[in-house]
Amino acid sequence: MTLPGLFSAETLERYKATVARVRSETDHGPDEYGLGDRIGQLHQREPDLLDLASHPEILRFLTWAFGEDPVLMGSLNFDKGTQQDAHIDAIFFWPEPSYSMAGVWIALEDVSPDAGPLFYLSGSHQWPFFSSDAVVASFPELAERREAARRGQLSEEEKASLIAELGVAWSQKLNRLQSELAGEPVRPALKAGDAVIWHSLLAHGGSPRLDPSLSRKSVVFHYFGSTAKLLTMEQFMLHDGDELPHLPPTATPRMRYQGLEYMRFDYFVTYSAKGQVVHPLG
Ligand SMILES: O=C(O)CCC(=O)C(=O)O
Ligand SMILES: [Fe+2]
Repeated sequence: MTLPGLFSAETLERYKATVARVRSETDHGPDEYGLGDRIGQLHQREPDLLDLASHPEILRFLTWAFGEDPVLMGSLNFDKGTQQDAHIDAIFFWPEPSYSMAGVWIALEDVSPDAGPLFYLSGSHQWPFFSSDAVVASFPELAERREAARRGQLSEEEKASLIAELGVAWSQKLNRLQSELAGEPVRPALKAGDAVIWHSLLAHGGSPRLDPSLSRKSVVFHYFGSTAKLLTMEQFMLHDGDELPHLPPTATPRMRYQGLEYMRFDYFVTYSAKGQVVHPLG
């Protein structure tokens, strides 16, 4: 669903200036065109970035969709297109109930068709959904290691690589569904200040960047329903679908920015040539 023209040029300029200031102070992985890598959870250090996330029209829509107030869980700032394959965000931070999460993607500038626009697979939120037990049914070796992890028999390192492999297997399942069920990816033409909201289970991604010199400044905010549980990718991958509703959620303190509640995490994350860097907040 698209909410066009929510933000004025002035509001967007203020937002982009804050992100640019942080990028100038941090190794943000700039490429040969000076375009940086994504930055996660920057609003934790710069709460004024929630000026966009707390727009009343966004909150009103999410309140309707969740049947309760939304609470913001995370943000990702992009300088350029991500070129991500079609994926479903929920497996990375599982919401219980499964519908009670949404992504809100905001164009901070007009998006050129050559800059790797956002795409989604229409209707994919209503496709059959596989929890991890269904996915490993066709991967006996993974199923065995998953059982070992469930019994606490893997080291943290072994468990981490298993979770990553389960993520790949899960994506293969999604790719198969995509070839059976998906039509052409939909690429909404987006202008500066437009917002796109996707359902927790909608498959989406970033198109190829046909012109690598083009920026695609944008931000995505992820929200949960206020009483929804936040589970981790590890919980999603190691527990059967019928166990997920009964697991203990990640407990996070909550803060408020104007009309919006948000989960407090005391760090933000940059990505550079050296990999992911977690910056603790004082
Ligand atoms: O902006 C994109 O290209 C995709 C972003 C995305 O999938 C996400 O942040 O969840
Ligand atoms: Fe995503």
